[in-house]
Amino acid sequence: MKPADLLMQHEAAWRTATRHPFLDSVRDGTLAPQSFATWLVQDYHFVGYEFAVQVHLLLSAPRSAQNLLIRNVAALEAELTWFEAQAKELKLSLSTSPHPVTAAYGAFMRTFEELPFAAAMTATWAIERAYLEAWQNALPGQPMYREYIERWTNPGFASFVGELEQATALALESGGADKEAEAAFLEVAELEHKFWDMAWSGAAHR
Ligand code: MP5
Repeated sequence: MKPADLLMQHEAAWRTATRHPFLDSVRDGTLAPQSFATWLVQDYHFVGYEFAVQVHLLLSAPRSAQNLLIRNVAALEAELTWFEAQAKELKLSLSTSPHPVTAAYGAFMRTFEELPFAAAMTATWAIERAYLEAWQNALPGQPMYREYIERWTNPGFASFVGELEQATALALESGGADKEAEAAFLEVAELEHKFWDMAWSGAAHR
């Protein structure tokens, strides 16, 4: 099994992960400020969880994936700094608690430790691929969201996602972890969908 097979076989689930009224309204400029604020604060929490999980994954990675995963960890740390600056500019507090959906995503990512490396890598790739496609679906987007859209649609990010896909394909080559990889992929699709729903509802967070 290859990563691209998962996208094809689970096209409907993947569509719910990458297409959403939230993204449509980023595109047409009708997004409620509360929804955007919810997304921003919750995504900051998400990236904090992801950072810790990826540091762990790096420790168990085969030699061939180390360089890529080091770059991922460095990008995640830089992203936390970027989110902190965005929140400051928008006067949003980042010290609110994670929404249950964000907490569930964090709990899922912590299970990577118990998964075969190929399955953890599949989920790592799917998480980034989901954002690449989701934000592409918001293009060209309203000027106020340009920086956000560019962050996950720029060619450098797209090629990074391509590298993750290649590393995932290599890890899956033996075929020993296909079942776990498929389950992890589907879990990412579902959690991405729930994450957009949560942001869209503009759930209060304190
Ligand atoms: C990503 C994200 C992309 N920031 N938030 C969610 C809910 N899913 C995927 O990850 P990254 O590391 O910000 O590119």
